[in-house]
This record gives sequence, C-alpha cells and structure tokens, in this order.
Amino acid sequence: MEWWVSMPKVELHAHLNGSIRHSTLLELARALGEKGVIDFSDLEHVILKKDRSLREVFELFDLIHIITTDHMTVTRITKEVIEDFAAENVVYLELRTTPKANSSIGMSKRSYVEAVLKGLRAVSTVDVDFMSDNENSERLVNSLGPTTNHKYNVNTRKRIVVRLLLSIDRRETTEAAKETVSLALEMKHLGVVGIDLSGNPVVGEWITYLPALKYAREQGLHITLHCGEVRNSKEIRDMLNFLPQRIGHAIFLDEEDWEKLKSYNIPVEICLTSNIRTLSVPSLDVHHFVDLYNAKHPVVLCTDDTGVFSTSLSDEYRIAASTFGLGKKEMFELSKNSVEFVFADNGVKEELRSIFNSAAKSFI
Ligand code: 6MZ
Repeated sequence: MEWWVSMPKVELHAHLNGSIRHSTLLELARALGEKGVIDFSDLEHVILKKDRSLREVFELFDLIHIITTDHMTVTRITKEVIEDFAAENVVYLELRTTPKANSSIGMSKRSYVEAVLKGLRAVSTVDVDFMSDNENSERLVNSLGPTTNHKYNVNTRKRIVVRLLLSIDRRETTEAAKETVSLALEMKHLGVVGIDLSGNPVVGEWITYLPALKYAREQGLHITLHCGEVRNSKEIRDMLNFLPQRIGHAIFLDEEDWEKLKSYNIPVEICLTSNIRTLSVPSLDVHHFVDLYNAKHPVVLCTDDTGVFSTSLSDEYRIAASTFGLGKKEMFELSKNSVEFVFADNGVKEELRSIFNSAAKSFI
C-alpha cells in the first residue's frame, strides 16, 4: 500500500457535504433529474468541473444541498464519508456539518443531526468509535472484536474514532446560530465536541455570530473559525482576539495578524488543495504553510472538501512533502502532532498517542 495512504492520519477540517463521493453525487443528481426536480444535463458539467472560484464553490454547495438534504441521504453520505476516511487510515475524524431545517420534508436541525448520527452507527466495513446514548454516554465501537488493542496495523480491520462539530453558516441569523449551539450542547454526550463557523466568507458579519460563539464557549464547547479566507482585516483581528481553539485557512493575514496568531499559538487547519483550487493562494510554493511550519507554529493538514476538490488526506500529505521538501519522518511527526489539537477528551487523545507510538516503529 502506498506510504501516504498507510500512514495513520488525523482529519480535523472536513465538511460532510463537501466530502461526498463524486459517484454518489452524480447518482443522486441523476435520480433527481429523472424525477424532474433538477435538470441533470445542465448540472453535470457543474459537478464535474475541476477548477472553481470561491464563488462557484458556494454555488456548487447550494446545488449539493438540494441533492443531499433529506434524512436518508444525509445518513448515507455520512456513512460513506467515514468509510472513505477510514479506508485511507484516518484514525480520528472530526467531521463538521451545518444542521439544516426544511419543514417541507419534516427536517429540523435536530433531525438532521440525528440522521448524521445514524450514518455514523450504520458503518459496517470498519470499526467506528462513537459516543452512545445507551450506556451513560459510553464510548462504543461497532465491532465484534476487542476494543482495547490500540496497536496500529494496516493489515487488520480498520478502526476510526469519529467526533462531530456543528457548523454555523455565515448566512444564518444570531437566533439560528444560537439554535445550533443549543443543539450541540444537547448532543455533547453523543460526540458533538464543538462549533465551527463557516460558509461563504464574503457573506455576513462577525458580530452576528459572536453571541452564539460566546455562549458556546461559556458552556464548554470547543470552537474553530474559518478565518481569513478572504481579505477582511477587521474581521480577522476580531476573530483572533476571540481566541478560538483552532482556525481554518488563515490566508489573508497581515503582518500584525501573523504575529498575533503566533503569540496566541492558535493551531491552523491547513487545506492546501482547497486554497489552490479556489484561487485563494496563487501557488503552493508561496503558501503560508511554509512560514508557519518553519516557525514551529501548530499546523494540521486537512482536506476541507474531498469531494468538491477531488482530494484525500493522503494526497494532502504527499503534496506537502513534495512541495515543501519534507521527508517522511517530518510528515509522520506532523501527522502525530495533530493529535494534540483534537477536540475530543483526554481518553481519546491518549489512545491516539498510543496508536502513533506503535506505528512509529514501522513508519520512521
Ligand atoms: C467556508 C465552507 C468551505 O456543512 O453542508 N464550507 N465554508 N469555506 C470553505 N472553503 C472552500 N467548504 C465548505 O458542508 C458544506 C458546507 O460547508 C461549508 C459551507 O457552508 C458549505 O455549504 P455541510 O455538511
């Protein structure tokens, strides 16, 4: 098996609907086309297009949401996304998704998240460690085999720990954002570990989400923000001063912001392919990963949207290694260090550390 695929990895920035399999998206779109809900021939090229501006990416998300937002489909894509990450030896996945309400099909934000949780429990091809309601929020693994053996072996049945982040979409009102936070709090015992702020970065104002984010933090939820995906110095400054536990992207920071980011030591979720595909960064050789990595600032390689950007976490590691001239030892260490920035509890962290320690013998 290819080295980058077999190396254990941690994924901290993956949007559910952005990670949908191409084949599934096309299949679902074709079925809706046959029912006359959408015009498939008009949409096929949009789905198959490779390079998209940030604006076009968000147009595609609106289309994906029309195609995927019913309970059964949400369950199906969750199951598939988890299987896909586990297949490339992602041992911990923090999957994020925006709870959506659509009264015409009887969907509430709660029932949307329940459909996601159902998908998590439905995985059968790999063992999934998730939180269960049944036994006083115990960690369960949907496997027949022992769960205490945390040795890493690519040849045995794969095992993945999955936790959830609920996303606030920048189009939402303060009230809607608060509803998402309340839901996350109610579902903490089911493995919801935090809140993400995402969505089209040219839409909405920081002040709108701030009350919900403050409340989330007061109540002990972890917070990660999409920060600096477009130029907006005031917002970037406000976000950094909020002291989130992690930020995603961090592209358009100015000198003062970089210093602040580094002095606050806020880990950055780096999405190389996404940044290039959306033309947010002109080329990989000028990507801010290099500066952050050299400064020993905490960084985590992530995919953002494996489906929309046709990538995988293994690809992101391979691309980083070849672009920035890093060896396998450095890449293994980078992957291992990601464990320190997961939002799951110490028990999970300990388990992940032991997985990486046991894998180290074979990988470096
Ligand atoms: C900001 C993004 C994103 O939540 O429906 N999303 N937000 N920047 C990005 N960079 C490209 N990629 C994805 O997954 C899709 C949603 O995730 C957010 C957007 O709000 C998008 O609608 P869910 O599962």
